[in-house]
Amino acid sequence: MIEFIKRLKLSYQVYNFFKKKDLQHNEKLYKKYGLNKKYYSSISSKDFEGLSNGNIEPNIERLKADPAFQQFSQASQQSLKQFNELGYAVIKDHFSVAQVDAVNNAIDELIESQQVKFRYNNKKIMFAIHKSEVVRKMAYDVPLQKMLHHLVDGEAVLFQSINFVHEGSEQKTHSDTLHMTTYPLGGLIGVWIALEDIEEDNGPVHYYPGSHKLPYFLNSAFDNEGSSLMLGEKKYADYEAMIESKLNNYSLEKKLFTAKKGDILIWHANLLHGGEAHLNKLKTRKSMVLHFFERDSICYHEVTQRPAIMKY
Ligand SMILES: O=C(O)CCC(=O)C(=O)O
Repeated sequence: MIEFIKRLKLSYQVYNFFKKKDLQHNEKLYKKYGLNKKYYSSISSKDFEGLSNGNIEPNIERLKADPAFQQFSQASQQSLKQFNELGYAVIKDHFSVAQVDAVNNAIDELIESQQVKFRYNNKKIMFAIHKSEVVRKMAYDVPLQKMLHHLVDGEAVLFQSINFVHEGSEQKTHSDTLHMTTYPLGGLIGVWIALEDIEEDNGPVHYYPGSHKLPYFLNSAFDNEGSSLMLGEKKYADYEAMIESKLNNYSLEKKLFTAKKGDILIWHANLLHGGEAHLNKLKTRKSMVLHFFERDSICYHEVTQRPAIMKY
């Protein structure tokens, strides 16, 4: 019965109905794209079939012309310039040890005072940005956010933070666009910050350079579109298996992001990535992921077909 309710689109629409303040901005966008939808309606990539507005492309020329670009090291500038080709950028040494220590202390305090809980297999602290000014300050780092604006060719708005402490996600290879989807596609960007040194044995992130140029594999790629009343019935494991089989068709190199405390990895909405196994459980795996949506895109969640709750 619970499974049935979870697949019933009406359950989500009732929830959405009470979130008017956070969803009503979509009605203007639905109108712009000729979609006959209310703020509380379900939405998925199927609704955009036949529309051809193109995808969002990183605006590297605007990025290079921004004075904030000069604040980054030569190596980071080089990496940012290659974002379009490779689908990721590495910014070494961005945050100082003092800045990172302040965030780690803030997270410890939030845990101790039970203001946050570990969720999703006890691995993730969600939305610490809403609980701590120190965490928020890191997430809204000005030069970084300026770069993100250009990489989504618009205005990058912070949607969520995820903090890891004891373990990484150990999540199989995926594209964030399945979880946080946009129309036009490409209006999402991921930022991963090392809050301590991360080596091969404490669950580094892995990624496939260039994989962002593959098609966006959404519900239709694993037969999960569902019907007008129900969500698709496939499991997340079916999505992971589909991605694995797609990867077998392409000869893409797999890279690990072993990082020093304060380093950053930025990834494109469609870059295939995941978390390696955390082999040495004596080590922690302190890190923070930030996901930003492009402000003028329709932002939603493909699997649950829910519009994203945006706190503008
Ligand atoms: O930190 C990790 O293990 C991976 C996180 C990730 O894949 C994500 O947030 O999309």
